[in-house]
Amino acid sequence: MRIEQYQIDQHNDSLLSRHNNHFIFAKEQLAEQGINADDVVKALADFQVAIPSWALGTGGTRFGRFSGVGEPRSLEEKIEDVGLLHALNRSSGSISLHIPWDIPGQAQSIMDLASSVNLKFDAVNSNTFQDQKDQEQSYKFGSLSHVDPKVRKQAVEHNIEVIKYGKELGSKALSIWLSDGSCFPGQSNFVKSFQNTLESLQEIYAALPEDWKVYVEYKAYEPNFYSTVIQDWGSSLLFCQKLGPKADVLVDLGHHLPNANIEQIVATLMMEGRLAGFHFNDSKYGDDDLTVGSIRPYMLFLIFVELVEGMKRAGRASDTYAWMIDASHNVKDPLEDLLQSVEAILLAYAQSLIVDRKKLEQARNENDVVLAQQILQNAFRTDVRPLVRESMRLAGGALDPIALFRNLSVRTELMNERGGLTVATGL
Ligand code: RM4
Ligand code: MN
Ligand code: MN
Repeated sequence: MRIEQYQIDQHNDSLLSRHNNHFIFAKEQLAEQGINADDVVKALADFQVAIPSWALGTGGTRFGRFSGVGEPRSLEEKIEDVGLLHALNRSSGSISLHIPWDIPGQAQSIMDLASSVNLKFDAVNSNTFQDQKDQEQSYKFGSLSHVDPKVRKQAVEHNIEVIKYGKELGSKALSIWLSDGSCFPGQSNFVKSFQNTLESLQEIYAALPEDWKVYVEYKAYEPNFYSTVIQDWGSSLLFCQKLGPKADVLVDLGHHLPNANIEQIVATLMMEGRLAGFHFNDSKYGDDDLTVGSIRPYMLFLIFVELVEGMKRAGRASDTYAWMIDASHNVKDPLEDLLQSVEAILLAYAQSLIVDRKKLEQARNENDVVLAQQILQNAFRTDVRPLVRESMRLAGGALDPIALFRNLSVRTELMNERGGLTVATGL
């Protein structure tokens, strides 16, 4: 299924006069503070969020999985789904593949299909946290860190193969998330695990093409519950520093211990120039992979305050970082959920762009704690929804993507094309 431009235009026409009123009001409000709303709208249009191929089907939990209908059955159908999202919001212009869940058979035709719906290929992800059929060595006790060199070799070769697939599609980065660790005290030697992992990563690093990066993602726990080899941003940074300039730290919002100050982690990584980008999601307890902004929108905003600050300081544009959603759902339509997530990201970005940074710095220098808090909360409490809508509209997207998704009965259409009992590959 494809969404045609005239369908989007018709939808926008029906909402335009109301939207214009809201936008003009927001613009005037911001002008009073010396902020040009059009600059914010422009920055929003440049902010693209990659969609992971594994978020397009129902995720399930370890207790069960309640399939949706019309889920994508192949890589082609996953590209079709992300194409639909991008047509609606113009902010999801790339897809991130997970190998071997998404092995591109014919690279050229996959690339043609993607470009026909204006998509690029984001980072490719390797998978050494599951055993695959016909695999010689098992990852039950680890992969890149394994005590047995044969297992490490297999895991290294897998990552190099993933780079090969990514190269064919025009990806520019390999994302590594390692589940390696231990479930019980005594099970593994921390230092040897680290060293084995470093050596394995060095081999993968050596296979990176000139213009590629490797993103090293950390996670505090799960599936291992006593120790994880790359457990936090410090370990990840240490690996990256030892590997070299092509390795950067990837922050997944759900991968911290409770109450971690993620915005401070972001500030530190950006200060060191080692932030690769983000896996956005939200959580209440652990790696819950909930819709972005659904639980802790203020934290998301505070993270964006640091991101914007860090980008300015480094003189780097937003498209030089890897922004991706990493979520997977059980109870929502995955496409509606992704539309909500992208919108939440753009809202937080817009709010952080309207923070009065000069005044904030002055308040900090004068130890005016009350004013500093007020400056941030003023921005957070400003309704920036009209700005996000305006940026989508100007780019050719819908003023209300979820409403249009529903009005066009996209899910029913997909079910008619694909059937009711489809199961997306991957998670
Ligand atoms: C992990 C991690 C990785 C993702 C897998 C599916 O928890 O977030 O980024 O590739 O899940
Ligand atoms: Mn992740
Ligand atoms: Mn995760």
